[in-house]
Amino acid sequence: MFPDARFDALIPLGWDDRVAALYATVAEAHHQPARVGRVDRDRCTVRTAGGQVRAMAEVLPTTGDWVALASEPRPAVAIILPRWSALEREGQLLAADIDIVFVVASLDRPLNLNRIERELVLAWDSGARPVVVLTKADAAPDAEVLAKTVEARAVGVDVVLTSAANGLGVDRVQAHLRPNRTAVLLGPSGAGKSTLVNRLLSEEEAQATAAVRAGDHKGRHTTSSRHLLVIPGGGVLIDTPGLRSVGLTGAEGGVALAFPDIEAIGEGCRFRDCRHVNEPGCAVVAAVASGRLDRDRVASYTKVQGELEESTKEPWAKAAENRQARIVHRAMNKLPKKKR
Ligand SMILES: Nc1nc2c(ncn2[C@@H]2O[C@H](COP(=O)(O)OP(=O)(O)O)[C@@H](O)[C@H]2O)c(=O)[nH]1
Ligand SMILES: [Mg+2]
Ligand SMILES: [Zn+2]
Repeated sequence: MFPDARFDALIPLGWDDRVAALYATVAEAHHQPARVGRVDRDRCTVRTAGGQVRAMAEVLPTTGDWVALASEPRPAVAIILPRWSALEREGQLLAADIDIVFVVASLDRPLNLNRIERELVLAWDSGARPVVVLTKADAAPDAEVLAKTVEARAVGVDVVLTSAANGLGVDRVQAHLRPNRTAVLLGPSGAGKSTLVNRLLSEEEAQATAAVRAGDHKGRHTTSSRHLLVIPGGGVLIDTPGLRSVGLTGAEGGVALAFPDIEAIGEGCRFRDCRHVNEPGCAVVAAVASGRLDRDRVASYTKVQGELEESTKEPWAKAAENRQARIVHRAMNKLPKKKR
C-alpha cells in the first residue's frame, strides 16, 4: 500500500510511513491528506499535495495536525488524524504531531533557569523530545559557561548554543530537523525564535514571508498566529507567539520525564509521599547534601510539584481549604490586639 506516490509532494511537510499508516486507518476514498498550517477562528489553512487550501472545520484542529480533507461541497476537515504528540499549555493546544520541542532562551538577558525548566516539563509532557536552544550567543561573553549551567539543569536534553547574527549552532539546529522531523519553538517573546526561523528558511521563502508581511506593515516574519514552515534543508518548524507565563496544569507526566534523576532517587525516600523538604529518611535531601543532586534543580522540582498538587486538588477541597483559611483569619481578627 505504501509508499503512495500521489502524496510525495507532502514529504517536505513531514509525510512519512507513520503518517501514511495513520491516514490509511481513518480516511475514506474521497478524502485527501493535508497538514494544518494555521488556524483562525472557525477556519484553517491546510497544505495538500496540490497546494494551500482554506478549509472549514467543525472541530478545530491545531497547527501541525494531519487531517483527512473533504473537498465537496467545499473544502472541510473531515477527520483529524490521531495525534502522536501535542504541546499544550493550560488546556490550550499550541501544536500537534511534533517530534521536537525547541525550548528557546536568549543570552542577552539574565538566564531564567526556572522558566526553562518549566518549559521542559511542558515539552516532555507533549510526547515530543525537548532540545534547549540558547540564542544570541554573540551578545553574551560568557555564553559557553551559561550553556554549561543549562546543561547541568536540563538532564538528558541536548543544549545548542546559537547565534542568528553569526550563524553559530544553526547547523546543529538544522541537524535535529533534517531527518524530516517537525519541531515547535517554545519560549518567551523576544527570545529570537522568528529570527532563527528566518535564518533556517531559504532566501526565497524568507523573502516571500517578508513580502506577505510588508502589506500589513509588519515588514518581516512575525508571529501573530502559529504557523508551519517547511525548512529547505529538511524538516518542518512551527513558530509560536511568545508565552507570557508557563502554567503547568495537567502536565504531571512531563514532570517525571523532566526530572528523572530526582524521581529515581526519590524512590529511596522512607515515605512514599515524601516532599523532599525536611522529612526524615529523605533520599533526595541526602543526595543534595552529598552533592549528587543540584540544590536549585531540586528546589524547582518541589516547586513544580507543589503547583501541580494545587492545580489537581478537587474544587471542593480547595473551597474547604479557603473556607478554613477565612475562619482562621476571622478568628485572628477577633483576638484582642497585642498591647504595645
Ligand atoms: N544579538 C543578537 N540579536 C538577536 C539574535 N537573534 C535575534 N536577535 C534580536 O532579538 C530580538 C527579538 O527577536 P525575535 O526573533 O523577534 O524574537 P521572538 O519574539 O522570539 O520571535 C530582535 O530584535 C532580533 O534582532 C542574535 O542571534 N543575536
Ligand atoms: Mg516571533
Ligand atoms: Zn524525599
